[in-house]
Amino acid sequence: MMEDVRPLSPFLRLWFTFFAMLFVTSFATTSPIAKPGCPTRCGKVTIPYPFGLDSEKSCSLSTPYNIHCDTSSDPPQPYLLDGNNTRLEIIDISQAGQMRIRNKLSTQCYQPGQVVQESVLYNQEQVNLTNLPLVVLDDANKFIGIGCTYVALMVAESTQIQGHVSGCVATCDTPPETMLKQNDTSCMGNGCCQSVIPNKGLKLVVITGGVQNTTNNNVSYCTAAFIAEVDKFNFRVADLFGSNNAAFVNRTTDNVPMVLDWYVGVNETCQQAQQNTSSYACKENTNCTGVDGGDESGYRCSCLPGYHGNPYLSPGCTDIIECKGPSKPCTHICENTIGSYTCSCPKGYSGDGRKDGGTPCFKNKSNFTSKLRLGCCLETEVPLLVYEYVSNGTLFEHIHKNKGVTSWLTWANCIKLAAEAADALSYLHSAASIPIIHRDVKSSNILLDESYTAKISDFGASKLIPIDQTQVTTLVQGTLGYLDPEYFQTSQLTEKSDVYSFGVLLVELLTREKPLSLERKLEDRNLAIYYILSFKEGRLMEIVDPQLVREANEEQLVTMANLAMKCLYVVGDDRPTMKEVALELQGMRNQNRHPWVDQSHRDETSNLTNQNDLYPMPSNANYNGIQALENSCLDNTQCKSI
Ligand SMILES: *[C@@H]1O[C@H](CO)[C@@H](O)[C@H](O)[C@H]1NC(C)=O
Ligand SMILES: *[C@@H]1O[C@H](CO)[C@@H](O)[C@H](O)[C@H]1NC(C)=O
Ligand SMILES: *[C@@H]1O[C@H](CO)[C@@H](O)[C@H](O)[C@H]1NC(C)=O
Ligand SMILES: *[C@@H]1O[C@H](CO)[C@@H](O)[C@H](O)[C@H]1NC(C)=O
Ligand SMILES: *[C@@H]1O[C@H](CO)[C@@H](O)[C@H](O)[C@H]1NC(C)=O
Ligand SMILES: *[C@@H]1O[C@H](CO)[C@@H](O)[C@H](O)[C@H]1NC(C)=O
Ligand SMILES: *[C@@H]1O[C@H](CO)[C@@H](O)[C@H](O)[C@H]1NC(C)=O
Ligand SMILES: *[C@@H]1O[C@H](CO)[C@@H](O)[C@H](O)[C@H]1NC(C)=O
Ligand SMILES: *[C@@H]1O[C@H](CO)[C@@H](O)[C@H](O)[C@H]1NC(C)=O
Ligand SMILES: *[C@@H]1O[C@H](CO)[C@@H](O)[C@H](O)[C@H]1NC(C)=O
Ligand SMILES: CC(=O)N[C@H]1CO[C@H](CO)[C@@H](O)[C@@H]1O
Ligand SMILES: CC(=O)N[C@H]1CO[C@H](CO)[C@@H](O)[C@@H]1O
Repeated sequence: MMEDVRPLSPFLRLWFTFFAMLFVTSFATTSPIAKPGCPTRCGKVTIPYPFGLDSEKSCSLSTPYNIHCDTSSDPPQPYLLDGNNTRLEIIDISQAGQMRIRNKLSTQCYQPGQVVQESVLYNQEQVNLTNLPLVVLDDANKFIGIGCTYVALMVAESTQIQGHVSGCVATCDTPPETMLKQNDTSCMGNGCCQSVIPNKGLKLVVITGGVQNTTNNNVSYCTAAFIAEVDKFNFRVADLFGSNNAAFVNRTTDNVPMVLDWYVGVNETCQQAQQNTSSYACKENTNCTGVDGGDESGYRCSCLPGYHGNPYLSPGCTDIIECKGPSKPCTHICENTIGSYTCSCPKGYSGDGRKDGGTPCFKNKSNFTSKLRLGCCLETEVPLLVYEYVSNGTLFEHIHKNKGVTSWLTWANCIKLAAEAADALSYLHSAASIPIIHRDVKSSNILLDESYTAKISDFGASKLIPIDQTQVTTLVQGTLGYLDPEYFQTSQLTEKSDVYSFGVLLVELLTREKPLSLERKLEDRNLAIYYILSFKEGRLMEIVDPQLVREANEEQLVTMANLAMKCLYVVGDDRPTMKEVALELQGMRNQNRHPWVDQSHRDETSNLTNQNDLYPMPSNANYNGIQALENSCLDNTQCKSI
């Protein structure tokens, strides 16, 4: 086998600058979460450094950041041990500095007729964050009480606030039946009450509550007190009179977390911490912010705007390549800068091209731009694409150099090259957000690299087609012999003009004749016309190159000949799209690879097994010249250009 069949998208063989950039995008944005070599998660929970799972390998910043992983539960459950050695089960940890933990409810149920002693506080629950780099976040939480004539209490103890008590009162103004009917879910005092967390940076909270009065209820009812993330708890009256308190408790602990703040640098401000570079936790490109821990202060690190990554891990935050990100901040040209990016519009367009409230690119009212005449035509509004130095010359040379000699341009190689070129053109037409018409498709613009892979070159004549226009009137340009007659007559440029030229290229491959030859008789000088006439008169086999007649099976030859005919239809609308052409050629190519196709004629000089997918840019290339349309990338570390 000359070629191995690989399950690669044909696009991987494309060689356009901006495609290479799109390709790079998919793996450009990963940033580390944990220390290298350390586990990143326990069960469903991601553990970002400075926290770490495996204490023995010093995966965390220091002991208080060690997280235990209970692998006996399914899924494994991460937890911290609080000051009283009780578990704080972790729901998630954000790199921004919050940690959600599973709630702790103080709850008690009363049976009908039960005598309740006033002033008895039932079921104390506490969260003791002493010795942990955590505080209860005040504005992200609320304190909630549920009950009838119930006082929910939160005792916040600390050195600064000695036994500060806060809480709320929930009453039941109407009998249970009425309350159930009214179904008041508001938590405004009727069966449910709430209050704010009174202090910043609490390290120790005790949650409890008591019933003040024995109402003569003949139903059982329950009370509860807990600290809940704002807007997460939905009160249901049925919770009050529920005979199924366990279900309520489970629902609440499963869905309503408590939010804590975490920080580094115990009792250190940013300024103090920065004095000691070896212990300062914020790495490169970060911002330090103080955390008001009440009892204990600390600081946190965050990436500077335009940077991402884990600010606590060396080397620090890295520049966000916004242009390559999924959000695509620009409509047309995007250039990454350190810490930011800039958007711009192609020449001949105005606007700033920003998506976030900027002015989209719009075509200048005047759409007359100066045209330089260099021997060939070059328009100023043309996108400049950079392609690599390609070693093996042009397809034109290979077709016409040693005419009549058996060459490496076998039938299989002709199909391969045609398919590759068609793929590339099809991509140019359709895959970029703005269709691009090459305008000068010809064999001398198809370059071959050292593995004889086709690359389309010379975008000098290319034309951007604005999305709102499918046809553009332009100065007719192109190469005689390949020029679409419809375009020539009407000056209306469409993608189908490239299809016509590609048709001529196919004929060139089939016949090894030049598109325009003075050696042929007058009426046959234009190859396309010569071919169409021969085809119609059933003389196809007379004009196809003898080597190909020997190598190809007739069916494939006819398929190719028909495809060329379709591309050469006078009316552009009748021609297939470049995508259809590419698909047909790809189909032939795949067929040709199957072992049941006779390959005995394949030329041994072709060595097509080693195809790289992306080639590096030559190191002396001028990056400032790159202007890709969609994802311009000036990041020379990642950018693989062609
Ligand atoms: C909180 O935890 C600390 C450290 O273990 C302990 O010394 C302290 O007594 C605890 N406080 C309460 C009220 O349980
Ligand atoms: C927590 O531990 C302290 C002493 O370490 C003890 O006095 C207190 O009762 C404990 N609290 C709970 C709820 O276990
Ligand atoms: C009470 O109201 C809530 C929200 O309006 C609703 O989802 C729930 O089904 C109602 N419950 C009853 C028992 O009507
Ligand atoms: C206690 O309950 C009784 C009977 O429902 C009621 O009359 C009384 O006003 C209540 N006392 C307080 C302080 O709420
Ligand atoms: C419970 O109280 C309701 C009215 O509040 C009454 O209709 C019902 O008969 C009482 N049930 C018992 C068993 O006392
Ligand atoms: C509540 O959760 C516990 C622990 O997961 C479980 O054993 C119990 O069956 C649950 N109860 C209800 C009523 O869902
Ligand atoms: C700086 O921090 C390191 C590591 O925590 C510590 O060993 C060292 O003593 C500190 N230096 C000063 C001057 O505090
Ligand atoms: C750092 O963060 C603080 C607080 O969010 C902010 O005021 C400050 O501008 C930030 N500094 C930089 C350089 O971004
Ligand atoms: C932090 O500072 C406060 C106030 O100065 C002090 O009460 C507390 O013990 C300190 N904490 C630690 C861990 O040093
Ligand atoms: C094809 O290329 C491979 C790898 O470069 C080489 O080992 C092999 O000899 C070549 N085959 C021919 C026929 O040139
Ligand atoms: C005729 C006309 O208005 N031409 C202008 C088109 O835009 C370029 C640059 O945007 C100007 O330099 C021309 O004068
Ligand atoms: C015909 C031709 O130029 N062939 C060259 C293709 O590239 C390889 C590798 O660079 C050369 O060895 C061939 O001579």
